[in-house]
Amino acid sequence: MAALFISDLHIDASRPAIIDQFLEFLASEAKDADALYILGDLFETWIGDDAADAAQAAAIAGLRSLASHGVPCFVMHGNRDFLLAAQFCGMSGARLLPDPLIVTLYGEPVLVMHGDALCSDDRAYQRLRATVREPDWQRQFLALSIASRRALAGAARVGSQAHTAAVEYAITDVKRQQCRHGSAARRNRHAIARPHPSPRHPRPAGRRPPLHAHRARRLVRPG
Ligand SMILES: [Mn+2]
Repeated sequence: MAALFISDLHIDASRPAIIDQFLEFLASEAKDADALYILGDLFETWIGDDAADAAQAAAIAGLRSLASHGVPCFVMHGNRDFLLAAQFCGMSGARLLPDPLIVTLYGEPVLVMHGDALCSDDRAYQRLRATVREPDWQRQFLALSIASRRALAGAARVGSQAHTAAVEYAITDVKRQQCRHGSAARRNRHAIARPHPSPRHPRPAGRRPPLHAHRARRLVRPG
């Protein structure tokens, strides 16, 4: 028995193989888990709980089936699916987690987070992150038609790719200092379970993790 962590599946209708793999995982390995933690970006885009497409609905049905099987499912917002909300929870049976959060697993405190908040040198991204998490901004966005929201999300995606291509990797990476502060603030006692250091920008293979914590253990999913 184990608690399973996954993240950044970026489920999208254009990549059916990922949906199949996810459904297969939910119906097999995940069924024996003590809990399933999805640490952000389950979906490539999420423009509101009222606008799930067929691919997203299939993933939600899979989650619901796992949750009804008795496996607690937890979902954290990512930088792409930050609009997941109560209706999604109702449909999937999953519970939303705040980011960051310390959970106690098998007697050990574990810090879980999506990781994009640590890209603190990428000021443009952090400004955008703060804006789109404001309740007023979200209310206004969700009041638009699904077609308008889809169009805006598409434009934002293109803008994000252009931004990532234009700024240096070092800027968009997780800030070393942030990792230190994060662990120091919690007296370096906590393991850090994160999908990978910068979910928006996978770290090149073999690069050394930036965490210099004495008693923290950092779990990094290969980019
Ligand atoms: Mn992400």
